Amino acid sequence: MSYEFITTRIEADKVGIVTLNRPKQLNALNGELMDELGAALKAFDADPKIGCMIVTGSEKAFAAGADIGAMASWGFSDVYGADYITRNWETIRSIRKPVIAAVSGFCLGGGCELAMMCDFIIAADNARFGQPEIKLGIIPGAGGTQRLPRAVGKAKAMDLVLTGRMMNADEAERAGLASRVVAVDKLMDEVLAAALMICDYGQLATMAAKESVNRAFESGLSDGIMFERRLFHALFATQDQKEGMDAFVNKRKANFVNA
Ligand code: DAK
Repeated sequence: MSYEFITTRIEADKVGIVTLNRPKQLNALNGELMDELGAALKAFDADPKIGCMIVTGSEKAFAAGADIGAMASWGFSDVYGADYITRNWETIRSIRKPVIAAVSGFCLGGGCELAMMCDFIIAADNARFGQPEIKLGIIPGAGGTQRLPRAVGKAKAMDLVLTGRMMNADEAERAGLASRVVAVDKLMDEVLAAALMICDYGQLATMAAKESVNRAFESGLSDGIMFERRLFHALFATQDQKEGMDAFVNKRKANFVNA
């Protein structure tokens, strides 16, 4: 499949990588790009060979936000009437296998919201995160006011959303937005190593782990724990649980079969 605004590739036969590719616009996210991103992730998700995905941009920008030029002339009836691109932005939420955001450079507005829709963020040391929508007379509209406080707490989320300032990679890691920070020239090596590690585990377990952690943000504690407990119980019906535990007991490497 060929795309105009992204490129895709598969590493080691098991990691699906999507690279946002509008370099002149710092990967500003337009509707077509989001359609392509959704289609590429869905195709990887459906491919049994693929165990983990990576979304990345360029060294200068993961994405500098939604495309301001495209939005500039729209009125209320356009965005509300068409439910402004909810359709394609929400696709990433339906992806069941793990998705890592490899972020270097600007990660702003819708770009930061896209990174937060991924399962975790590994940041290069040149990454700059922010929700500058307030400077444009709007507020974050793709989950920024909801996911950012869950990631970094109310104080820092309010600070970022109300001032529109950027935070660097170290601050983002300290705040809990990025899981790790690595040198910019090591970013893809580090993210790929994490993805390959995930691919070595059974897909049923990695999907269940993702689903269960995500449930923590959608439910109260008792319901979330019950959800986790039932998935935990269900995994005892899989061959991979037998294989993983037998491998440990017999001091050998597990060979998971995703069943
Ligand atoms: N949109 C369109 N073009 C952009 C862009 C953007 N967000 N960001 C940068 N560009 C373009 C610039 O216009 C410039 O184009 P040319 O002038 O060369 O044609 C080129 O990229 C290079 O940018 P600069 O010359 O400005 O580069 P600098 O290094 O000087 O500055 C910067 C980099 C990232 C600090 C600056 O470009 C900047 O402030 N960009 C805007 C950042 C921003 O405000 N982002 C938030 C956009 S609002 C929703 C989904 C999503 C959203 C809302 C709802 N739903 C599903 C409902 C999201 C909204 C947003 O993200």
